[in-house]
Amino acid sequence: MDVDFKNWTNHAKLISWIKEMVALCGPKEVHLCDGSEEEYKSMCDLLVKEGVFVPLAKRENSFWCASDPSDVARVEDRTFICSEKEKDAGPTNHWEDPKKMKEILLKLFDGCMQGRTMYVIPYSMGPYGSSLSLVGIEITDSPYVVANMHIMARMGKKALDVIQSDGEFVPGIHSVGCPLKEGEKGPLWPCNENKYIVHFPEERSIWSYGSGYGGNALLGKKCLALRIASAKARDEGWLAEHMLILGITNPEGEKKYFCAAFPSACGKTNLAMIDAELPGWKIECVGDDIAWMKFGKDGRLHAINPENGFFGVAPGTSMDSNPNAIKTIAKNTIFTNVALTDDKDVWWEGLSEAPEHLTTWKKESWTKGSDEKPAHPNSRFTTPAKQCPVASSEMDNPDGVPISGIIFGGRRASLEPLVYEAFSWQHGTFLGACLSSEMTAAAKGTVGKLRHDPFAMLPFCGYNMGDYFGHWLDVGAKSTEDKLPKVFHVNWFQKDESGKFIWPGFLENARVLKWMFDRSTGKVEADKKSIGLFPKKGDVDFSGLSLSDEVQEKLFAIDTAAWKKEVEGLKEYFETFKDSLPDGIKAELKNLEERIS
Ligand code: GTP
Ligand code: SPV
Ligand code: MN
Repeated sequence: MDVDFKNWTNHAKLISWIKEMVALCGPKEVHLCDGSEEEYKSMCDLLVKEGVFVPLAKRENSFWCASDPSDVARVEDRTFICSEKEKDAGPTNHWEDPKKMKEILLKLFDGCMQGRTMYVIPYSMGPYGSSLSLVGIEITDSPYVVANMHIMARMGKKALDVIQSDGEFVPGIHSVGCPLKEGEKGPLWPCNENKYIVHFPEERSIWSYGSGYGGNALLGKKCLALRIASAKARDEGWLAEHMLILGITNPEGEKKYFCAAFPSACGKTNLAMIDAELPGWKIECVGDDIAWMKFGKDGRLHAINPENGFFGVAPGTSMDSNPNAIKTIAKNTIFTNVALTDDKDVWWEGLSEAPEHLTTWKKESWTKGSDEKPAHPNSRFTTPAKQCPVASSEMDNPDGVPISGIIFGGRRASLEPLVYEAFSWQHGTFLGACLSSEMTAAAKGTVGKLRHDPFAMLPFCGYNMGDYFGHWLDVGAKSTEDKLPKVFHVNWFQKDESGKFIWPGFLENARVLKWMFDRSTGKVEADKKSIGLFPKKGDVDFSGLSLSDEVQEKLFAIDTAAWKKEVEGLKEYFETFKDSLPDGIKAELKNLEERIS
């Protein structure tokens, strides 16, 4: 097949890669994307015509769609890091020899796009032309992916301008793995039960097969901006992290930026756009999922959000829990796997009182009182970041924003207190390494099961996690404690004996942010305790929350016996990293053990 690249690019390497992929995948036609509004519209029109998208009556330019019931989340057991050496993938990643994996992939991709259109998507992760940004090219046979990429990344001709005739780009090939015979229509949500999400960190390329959903298919997000970018960041001395970025301004007009790493479906989007109920304070959202950080000339870490949209968890999102998200999704939004109301609007658990009748994400009729959940727990909205009422004007700043604090947190029913601060960068790195969290519906697996999820990067680190700990320590060694961000640990998810959350969370988390802000300006002192620096009584303001004395105490309690058990578990876990575990982490573990004994 002849593809006309004339008005699109003259990048020799890019052209030859596309030609190679056309020959391999055998599509019916090729569409070189330009990123225009018209293209987005034509993609949505096509999906409506096919019956994949249902236009929503009350939200301008917005659509409902549902995936195949087998294709609803990231597939971690089918995700591979194919470094040359197995050791470079480390004990937390699935590894396969790159040559062997290429053989498997070449067989799978052979003719996989037959009867389908191949779309070529140029996109920039990060503001165009920023030294922090990276261009990717995604080839896909899914118009749903094209529509989502229009929202999630800065997409189109401008990304090609950045790489001109010979610049660097990350190639990513994606197929739903569902070729069509002549005249065959195929399923509305094509996918394949055989899935492969594969990364070649040295070659910096991505091959994704068999899934059309989320991070499996929108390759700019987890595949490029975390797995490939983390490997690149290791080589180049910067950080690619699973973190939100937010700005806080106090009543005196001082402004600080914070990043926070929580595992998937543990509250990043909610915190990123929190509607502060603190008089005189202002919070702005720079990003809700990913942060890339490099040192500026000032010796401080500066962060950009490489994305341009939010792919946010729908269930639990409401005017009470996250009003800014609700306002963001009023228009230009794609909803996947939520429930559809009879008057063509969307609904999910926690949004409002359930309507009498709905169509579930499985396209089944649902009546109020039924046991089944009408929206999938990992149902999501894809929405433009700039529509957020508290979107920061710094979102497009090519230099990023200076970071004053980094927050780690997970879902822990017990053990981890509401908030504490690390003693140093090294201790903060240790806190990141120690992160554990109960699993959520964002990935296929057992929901609720506690697992180690260091830095909330377990599914996203493109190299050996032990080396990653070392990289964090090395980054810290490039600056000084006064310039490095302070590091904090939070837990919004402590439960009582009956399984109820003891901390109200959501908008009330702003009270904890305020304390971290005051720590970063030096306004308040902290109490040195065995596991970290704790707020002095009253410095996290609980007024108006009607928390019992018992709950207030529990929020900050250190259960020494439980911590001793935790340390034993960590010892065992860290041993799996063998000689990749850096001395700094070993030292911090020993220090913790001594402090709690
Ligand atoms: P990913 O997009 O998967 O990376 O998730 P995320 O970290 O952005 O999580 P998100 O903010 O979307 O929240 C996930 C779930 O946690 C939603 O169901 C929220 O309602 C719930 N949640 C968020 N913040 C809080 C909180 O402070 N307390 C409690 N109890 N639940 C929360
Ligand atoms: C996550 O799971 O952390 C997400 C959703 O942000 S996905 O894009 O599917 O990875
Ligand atoms: Mn995420």
